[in-house]
Amino acid sequence: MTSQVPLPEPDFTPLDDVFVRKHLGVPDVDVADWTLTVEGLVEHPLRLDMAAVLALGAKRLPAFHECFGSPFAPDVPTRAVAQVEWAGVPLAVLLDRAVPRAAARHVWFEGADTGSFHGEDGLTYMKDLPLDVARRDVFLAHRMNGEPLRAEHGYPLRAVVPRMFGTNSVKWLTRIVLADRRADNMFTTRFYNRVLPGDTEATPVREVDVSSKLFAPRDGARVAAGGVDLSGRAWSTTEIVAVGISVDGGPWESAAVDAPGAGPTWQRFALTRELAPGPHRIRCRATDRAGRVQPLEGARNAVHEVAVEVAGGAPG
Ligand SMILES: Nc1nc2c(c(=O)[nH]1)N[C@H]1C(S)=C(S)[C@@H](COP(=O)(O)O)O[C@H]1N2
Ligand SMILES: [Mo]
Repeated sequence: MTSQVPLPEPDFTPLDDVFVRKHLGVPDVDVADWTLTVEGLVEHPLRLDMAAVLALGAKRLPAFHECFGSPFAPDVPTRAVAQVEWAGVPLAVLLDRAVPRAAARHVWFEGADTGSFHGEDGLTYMKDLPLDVARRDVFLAHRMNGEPLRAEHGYPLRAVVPRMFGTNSVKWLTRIVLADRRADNMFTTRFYNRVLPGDTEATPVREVDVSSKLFAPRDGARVAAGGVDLSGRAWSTTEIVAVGISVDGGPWESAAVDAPGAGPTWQRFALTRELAPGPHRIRCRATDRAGRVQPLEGARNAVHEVAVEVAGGAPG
């Protein structure tokens, strides 16, 4: 089988620049004591130490990684996004060994972090997913951009759920439970639920929205006059088919967009545009294969805008 068009090489965010989120603090995990259990509605409960996890091998998963933002402000854009090359093992490998019972419908993921959040004590961080979704998508990562996971990113093992908001990717993973119902936890059924456009009831924060972000120039940058390179990244649950760029409220001009990669990676877009000396506002707006378009305002995936100052021409 040959492929006609070479796929774009994914670009990864340096680890020092990947955002960190922690609701209950960073737990102090001693890998010598750490184990992962797979329990609940399974024929063969498992307990693995790190050597057993590493013995399962390491597949790679390049994927964009996006934080939803505050569960109390679901409409406020945070634009915390990165792209990471994870390495680890698909959850399906463990599920095949544990053998879920017929009654299992949901998979719960629990982290080692405990503490207080929003005035409640004694919490643990949990997320859950339907079993079929978890089996298809969840990846258990022990490396990030070629290094062992850093403490703040979930050492020694975390879940990664591509094309879902980061909140689903449980760090410091210690327990996987198969159950016939959802997990009742502050981070599953109480917070991180939202009412999607066109819906009347809140659903868990899972699949990402269509979105894009200008990476260059940076907000507040001063750039030379002439043809200015405007570029960024766009991502969704499916392929990005178009990105428009608008200068100073003008029409949406089509940027060149990279073909989608083989997996859940973001797509680069770029446009070179003449900009006269003075201040300018630049916005970008992505459209995906499903026809979803970023809203102009009032939503967490509202179009991104940067302000730039173009330096004056040569003195006459
Ligand atoms: N155990 C645990 N996992 C967690 C969290 C947490 O607080 N505890 N935060 C979640 C949120 S909201 C996000 S956006 C991602 C962030 O992953 P990162 O800090 O590695 O970028 O981790 C998720 N997994
Ligand atoms: Mo997040």
